[in-house]
This record gives sequence, C-alpha cells and structure tokens, in this order.
Amino acid sequence: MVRVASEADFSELAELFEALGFEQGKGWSERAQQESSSENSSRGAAFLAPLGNLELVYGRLPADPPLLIEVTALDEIHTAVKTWLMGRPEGAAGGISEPTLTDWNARLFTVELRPGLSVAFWQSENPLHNRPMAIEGDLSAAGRRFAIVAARWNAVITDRLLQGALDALLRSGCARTDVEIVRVPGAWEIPSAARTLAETGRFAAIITLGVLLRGETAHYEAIYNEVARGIGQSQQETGVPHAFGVLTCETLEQALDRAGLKSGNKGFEAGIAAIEMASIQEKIQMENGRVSTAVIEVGS
Ligand code: DLZ
Repeated sequence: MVRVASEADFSELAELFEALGFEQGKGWSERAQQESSSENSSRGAAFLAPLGNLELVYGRLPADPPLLIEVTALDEIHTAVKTWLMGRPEGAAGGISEPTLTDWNARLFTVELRPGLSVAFWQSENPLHNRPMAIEGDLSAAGRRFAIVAARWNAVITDRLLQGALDALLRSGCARTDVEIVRVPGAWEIPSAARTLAETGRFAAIITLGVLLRGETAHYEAIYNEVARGIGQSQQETGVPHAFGVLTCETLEQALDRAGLKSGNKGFEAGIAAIEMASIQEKIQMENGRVSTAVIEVGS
C-alpha cells in the first residue's frame, strides 16, 4: 500500500498504471460523514500484479523516488511509459530518464510525472534474483503441441478420458490444430504409438489413455506391467514427457467413476499433468541446457 500526497498524484499514478496494462482490482472510497474536507476522505485504487514480492528496506532506499517498481521487462516498460507520456496533453513534461545500471546490479529509469511526483522502474541484472526455490511448471498450453494416444478397447470409458484430456488442453489455451489424436486397438498398443509420436520431436508431451479391467483381461498383470514399462521407457529414452492415463480397475463401474463420474476424470488429470510437464521440461532445459524426465501417474 502506498500513500500518495494528493488527489492529483493519485489520479496521475492510477492513469500510468492503467496505461501499462496493470489489471485493476477492486478499489474503494470512504468519505467522512460530517466534514467534506479531503483530509477526511480516502480512496484506494488496486492494481493486480500476477507475480509480486514484498521487500523491506532498512536504511537508505536504493534510489530516490519512494515508489520503486520492480519489473521483468524494463525496456518494454520504458517504451510504454514514454508512449504514454507523449500522449498526455502536457507531453513528457516532467521527463523520463534512460535505463541505466545502478550500483546494486540493476537497471533503473525514473519518470517524473510532475515536480515532486516520480516513479522508478527497475529490473535486476542478477538472473537468480527473486527466483522461486523450485522450478515449477505453469499450466498454459498455448503454443505447444500435444499428442494423445487413446485405446479403443473399452471405448465407452476411453472416449470419456479423451474428452477430458482435450478439455484440459483446450481450456488451457492449446489450439485444436496443435493436438494430434491417435486411436490404437488396445492398451497393449499404446507404448509403440506413443514412442513413434515422441520420436518425431514434434510434441511437447504425449498423453496416454486406456483402460484395463482385471475381470475381463487375461494376463491382466502381465499386460499392465508391459504397458506401464513401455510408456515409461518411451518417456525416458525420448526425453518427451508422457502423462500416464491408463486406468487399471476391477470393474467397469469403477472405471466409469474415474472417467467423469464420482472420481473426476483421469483423462483431464493426465492432460493437466502433460501441460505442466511440458512447461517444466522447457524450464529445466532453459536453466540447465539439458533434458530431464519424470513419470506422471494419474491412473490406477
Ligand atoms: C485383449 C484385451 C483384453 C482381454 N483386455 C483389454 C483391456 O481390458 N483393455 C485394453 O485396452 N485392451 C485389452 N485387450 C486388447 C489388447 O490391449 C490388444 O489390443 C490386443 O491384444 C491386440 O494386440
């Protein structure tokens, strides 16, 4: 929360943040009942930052303006602020400095909206600055390609799993044209199709979907073990994440529960796991320049 000196400063800053694309949160306004002096009224304007951190500073502030905003794309923000300033009736009256290196390993520019009202934007030059402790995937599927391998055996269930997986991908921003669906006869055939798709190098992740019913499957354990081993091996040897959405159930009723009835939709869960793993894979590669894999199991 930042207290500003006047209503004019309040409006000026609010306009600037709106122009920079900050999403507006719920503001508030409070007026004293008896007196109308501005001393007795207050207003808040909220701007939502998708990622934020609270920084306590003891001693001198690292720069002059009391309002220091850390950003991750300083040059783009600089251009946006400049454009906004030029569009004001008074133009870039107060002035905007060029981004310059500070003595605390950051680049910073200051914009003076008018005398006495300045804001500084800065970006750390340390690539590890404010990095979370763990690498975590995001859940955006936009711009990534996915393949789904779905068995036709027990289609009444696998169709629902497929619907769930597609739902996860499309609702997470994946384009329909970026999803390739391959139908195979049964669970036994999933690993070879998954491996062929993974080896093309065209997909960020593969989603495998099938249902094995213990009561109806001869050599159930042997088939299940082989399917799981084959999918895991394809993932490990190609480096492409494979989400495991092969259900192993005692009965058809149990399988139905896991395909959209009582126990969620394991196809949807496999879709989300694939999206997350695709993102994690990308981040690990960016950080370390190498590929890592992990087993994702959502079935059983
Ligand atoms: C043969 C068979 C049996 C008995 N049960 C299942 C099953 O429960 N789930 C499944 O996905 N597939 C089953 N299959 C078919 C095999 O997976 C495979 O498609 C055939 O044996 C042909 O290779």
